Amino acid sequence: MKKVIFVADLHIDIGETKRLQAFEKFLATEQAPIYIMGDLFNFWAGNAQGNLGYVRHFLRFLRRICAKKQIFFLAGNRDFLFVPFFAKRLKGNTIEDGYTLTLGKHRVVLYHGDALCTGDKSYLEMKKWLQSDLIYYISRFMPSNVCVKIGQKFRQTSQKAIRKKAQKDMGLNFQFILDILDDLNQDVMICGHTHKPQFKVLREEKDNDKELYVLPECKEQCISYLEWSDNQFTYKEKNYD
Ligand SMILES: [Mn+2]
Repeated sequence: MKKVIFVADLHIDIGETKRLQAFEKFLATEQAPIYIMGDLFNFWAGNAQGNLGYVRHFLRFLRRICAKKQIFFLAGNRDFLFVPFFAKRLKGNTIEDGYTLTLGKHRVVLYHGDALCTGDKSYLEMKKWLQSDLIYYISRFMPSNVCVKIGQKFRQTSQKAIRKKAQKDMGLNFQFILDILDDLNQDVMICGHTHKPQFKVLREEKDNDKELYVLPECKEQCISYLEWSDNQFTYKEKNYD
């Protein structure tokens, strides 16, 4: 492998077709394997959402591109219900938090990032319930208008909750990340979710330092991502406006 791309947090919302088109162009032109690491959609409440106009074209495109290229999808906290859709309907590759890969001298672990913000106890409790087999089952049969309503409601409540929570509770737990790297015997953690691109050496070592790369969010028609090439990681962006 010569080049690999990591991208997350596009947060596509209803009617936001411009960023979706930008991402289409990005996926079409990049030849490297692409890891979409969660929160591609601002919410995904069920299979029927795939029938809505703003995504229908994109999903058809994604299905075609998944057959030709190496595209991987890791669930975000807002679009985890998209995983079964991506696997079954689009025949794409899905991966989970804790997925590991080796890139040259780097041994890498991927997480969306919500599970690394360990201070947010109430959210992590709710996540267990939300990401249960029952919810996955129900989401297959939910009509599209209900999907949209649930998505909007869910967003309002989570935004209110975020405003209430102290900022320090919301952040990444660096010690927890180090423990994961040690447990899995890897040296680089890549995650998204917090929307602030960040590179951090978590612990210096003789051979490979333990490092963290946080992915930027994608805004407007700009696709911001992390690229691995020439045996190193670089933050890049491509503008499509
Ligand atoms: Mn997220």
